[in-house]
Amino acid sequence: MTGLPNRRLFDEELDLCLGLATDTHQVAILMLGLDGFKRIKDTHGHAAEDKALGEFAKRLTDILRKDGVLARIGGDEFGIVLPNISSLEDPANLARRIVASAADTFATETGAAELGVGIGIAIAPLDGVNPHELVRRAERALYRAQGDGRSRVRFFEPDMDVHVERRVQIERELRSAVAADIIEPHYQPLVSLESNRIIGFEALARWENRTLGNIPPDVFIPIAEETGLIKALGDQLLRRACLDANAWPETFSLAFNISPVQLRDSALGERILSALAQTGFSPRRLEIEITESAFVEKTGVAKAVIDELRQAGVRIALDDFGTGYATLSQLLSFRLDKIKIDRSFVSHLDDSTDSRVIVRAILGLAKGFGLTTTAEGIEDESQLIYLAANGCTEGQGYLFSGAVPAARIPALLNREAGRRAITDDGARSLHAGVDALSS
Ligand code: G
Ligand code: G
Ligand code: MN
Repeated sequence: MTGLPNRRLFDEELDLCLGLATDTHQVAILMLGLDGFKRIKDTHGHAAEDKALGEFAKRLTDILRKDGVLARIGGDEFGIVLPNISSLEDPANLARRIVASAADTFATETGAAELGVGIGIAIAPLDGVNPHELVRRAERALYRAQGDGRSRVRFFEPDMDVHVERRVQIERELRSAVAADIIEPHYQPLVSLESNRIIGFEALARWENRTLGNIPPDVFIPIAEETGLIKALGDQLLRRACLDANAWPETFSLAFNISPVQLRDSALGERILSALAQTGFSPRRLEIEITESAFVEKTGVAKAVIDELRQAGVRIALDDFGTGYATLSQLLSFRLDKIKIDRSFVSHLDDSTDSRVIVRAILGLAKGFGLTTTAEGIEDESQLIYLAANGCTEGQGYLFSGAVPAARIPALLNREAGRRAITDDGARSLHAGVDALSS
C-alpha cells in the first residue's frame, strides 16, 4: 500500500549500518508514529486510512530521498535509519522537516483529515549497538514524544525506560478496567451563588487500581484517547452518571466532560442521546463541558455534534475558559449556554489585579451574551464573595466540596439542609458579605 520496505528489510539494513558504527561514524534510528491515525478510520473510514498512509509515505520519501533507509514497521509506525550522521543536528533537522510535512492536511474522500507525527530518536553507538535494543529505545523515545503531545520529537534518554514501562502498564490495566466497567464518576457540587444552594453536580472520572493505586483522569483520559478506549469509557461513564443522577432532586443538573478528541467523532451526539434515552435522563438536565481547543478544529465535526445536542435540549458549557487559544470569533460561532472561569484566575483573585480584571471581563462578556457563569476552584470565602458581588451565577470548589462518590450525595444534601436550618440561611449570610463588600 505504501510501497515501502517492511520490518524485515528494515532490520537487515539496520544490521548492516550498525556493523559500521563507531564513535566517529554514528548511526541514527528514528521511529515515527502518526498522531490521530486511529481517528481517521473512525471519522473517515478504512479507505481514508489507507490513503492517508500512502500519502504520508510519499511525503517521507520526498523528504528523505537517498539520505537514509525508510520502512513501514507496522500499522502507523515508520522507521528510518540514517547510516552516517555528522552530528545530532542531522536527525533533529530531518525530524523537524517530517513534522512540518505532516502538518498539512491529508485529503480523503469525505473531507480533509489532520494528522501529526511523533518521533523518537536513538543514536548508535551512544545509546547501544544492539539493533533490537536500539529500535526499542527509539520506540521508547517515541512513546515519550507521544505522551508530551502532538507532533513532538524526543531523543532517547536512559531514564525513559521506567516511565515507558509505567505507561505500558497503565495502558494494560486501563484495557481491563474498561472491559470490567470499573472506572466510575464521582460528583462535585455546583452551587448557585444566588441561593447558595447545590443545583447540580459535575461528573469527574475516578479510577482506583489495585496495583497502581489512584490514577488521575489527566493521566488515563489521554491514554484512553490514544488507544481508542475513550469511546467505550465515555459511554460507560455517561450511562453511570445518568443513572446516578436519576436519584437526585429533579431540578439538579448533571455536568459531563467531553474532550476535544471525543468531539472529533461525528457519531458522538447520537451516542450521548441514546445513553440519555436508555437511562431515562432528560437532555434538559445535561450540561456538556467542552474546552476551548475543541472550538479551533477546522473540520466542523465538533460544531455539528454540538448543534445536534443543543437541538435536543442539552446545554453546552465552555470549560477552563481563559486558558486556551481560541479566538473570540471562533467561540462565538458556536452556540454556548455557559462559561466556566478557569480556577487559575479564581485562585489569584486575592493577590493579582490582572486576575480580577480578567474575571470581571469574562463576567461582563458572559452577561452581554446572556450566558451563565461558573467560577471553578473556589477555595475560600473571600473569593466567593468577590465572585458573587461581580455577578457570577454559579460556583464550584473545595470551599463547598470536592468530588464525592454517588453514595455520599444524600449525606451531602442532608448536611446542606441541616446547616441551612441551624445556621440561618446560607444565602442571607453570603449576601450580607456581598453587601458589606459593595458598601
Ligand atoms: O478531576 P480532576 O480531578 O483531576 O480532573 C482532571 C481533568 O480530567 C479535568 O480537566 C476534567 O475535565 C477531566 N475529566 C474528568 N473526568 C472526565 C471524563 O469523564 N471525561 C473527560 N473527557 N474528561 C474528564
Ligand atoms: O478541567 P475541569 O474543570 O473539568 O477540571 C476540574 C478539576 O478541578 C478536577 O481535577 C477537580 O478535582 C479540580 N478541582 C475542583 N475544585 C477544586 C478546587 O477548589 N481547587 C483545586 N485546586 N482544584 C479543584
Ligand atoms: Mn470540567
